[in-house]
Amino acid sequence: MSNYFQKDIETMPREQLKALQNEKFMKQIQHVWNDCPDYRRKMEAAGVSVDDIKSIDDISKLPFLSKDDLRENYPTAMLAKPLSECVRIQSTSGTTGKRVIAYYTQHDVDLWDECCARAIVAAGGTKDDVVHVSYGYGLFTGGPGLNGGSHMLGSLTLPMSSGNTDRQLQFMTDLGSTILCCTPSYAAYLGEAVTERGIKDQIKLKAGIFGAEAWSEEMRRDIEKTLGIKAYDIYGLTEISGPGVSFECEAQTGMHINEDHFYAEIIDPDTLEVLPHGEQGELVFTCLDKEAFPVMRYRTRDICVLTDEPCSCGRTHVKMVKPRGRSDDMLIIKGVNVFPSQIEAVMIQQGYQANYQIIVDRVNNSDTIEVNIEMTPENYTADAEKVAKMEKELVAALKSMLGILVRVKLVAPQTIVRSEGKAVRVIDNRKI
Ligand code: DLL
Repeated sequence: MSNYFQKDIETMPREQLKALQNEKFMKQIQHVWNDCPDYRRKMEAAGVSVDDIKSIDDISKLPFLSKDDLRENYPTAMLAKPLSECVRIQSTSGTTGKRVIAYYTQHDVDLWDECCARAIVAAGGTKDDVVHVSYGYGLFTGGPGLNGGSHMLGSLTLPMSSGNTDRQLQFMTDLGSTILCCTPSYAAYLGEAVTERGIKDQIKLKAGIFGAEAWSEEMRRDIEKTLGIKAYDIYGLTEISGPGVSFECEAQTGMHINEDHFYAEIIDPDTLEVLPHGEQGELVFTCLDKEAFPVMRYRTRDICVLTDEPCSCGRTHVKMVKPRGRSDDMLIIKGVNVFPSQIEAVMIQQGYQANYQIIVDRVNNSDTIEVNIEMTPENYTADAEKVAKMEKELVAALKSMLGILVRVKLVAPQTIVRSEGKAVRVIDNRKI
């Protein structure tokens, strides 16, 4: 028997859901046309007026938005409410001055919290649970999102943030955490730490809600075993709100998209043609009722498949499979989004040329990233001490740009293999 946070909405017959989406969409397009100059300009450039949009079936007339569009008018791209009505921002990582800033009114925060509360309830959560949130807090949406959902549900919320494993385990045992929310890699790490310390019998966890990065079924089984829990997937992105755009139910056959708030399409990333359910393509979202940052037809770059087959949990909202990759070159390392261009920007700032190779791996369920960087003929040295100092400087600059540890190995000029075609910048050895 499934539990729901908002049964009427989560199990709404699909026809009724479509009518609700249509009603919200028609209001939203007026709002965007009137209050969001960035998108109105895009519509005008595409030769579409608000009067051309008669129902949600006309959505394909609307232009797509990409991350570049959102970076272009930094820091207020797509802002559709006065700042005095906004109560929060969140942001994605990005090259300096090029972050995407997502704005929220109180209504937008409530809507997001509601989505996360649905995810927690779908994982078996109730107000009597102790929700241990070990996603990062701050500009990243993971911590604030699950924190808000747990609050809304009325559960005791532990705003642990990431890191400091000793403290995590101490609170987990002392306060009897029952639901763990963090990235799957951190969950796996915590699982190992629990095993090493022999404290599994002191842990009361029953479920985990893990997302922000890709993870395999093997990893799921591993985490379930070491922590003694059922592990659920959760998906989301800053541009659309944060975690909780979709979430797994107990059937674990895909993640239900909160379709009363987010309208999903799958497109062919090359032709941009909309594909029917069941076909693989790029996931595109339209926010149906967000006020401050009403992103329309946003190209997520996540490669995915949608299915509207009935689910045994009783929810009627479509499910998406785990994203199967990306249609751009973004890497997700320990839940942090990393573009090769960010690494390149740091190298150039530090006086190197763009000859490098990124090697990504997953060791003991934890992502590692290393960059081999060529020294230039000008800064080349064979003095090991000097090289170590230069590497240290690059590590610090990369940490400041990306917020994660990137190991750096400096190599002599002309030693990274040149490609005759597109340079192979990234070697991803993870088997996900
Ligand atoms: O990662 C939001 C989030 C936080 C989701 C906590 C789940 C849990 P961004 O930092 O903007 O937002 O990164 C969004 O991460 O486009 C996907 O490529 C990837 N991603 C998110 N969830 C999953 C998942 C957050 N469950 C980008 N599986 C998205 C695979 C995921 N990839």
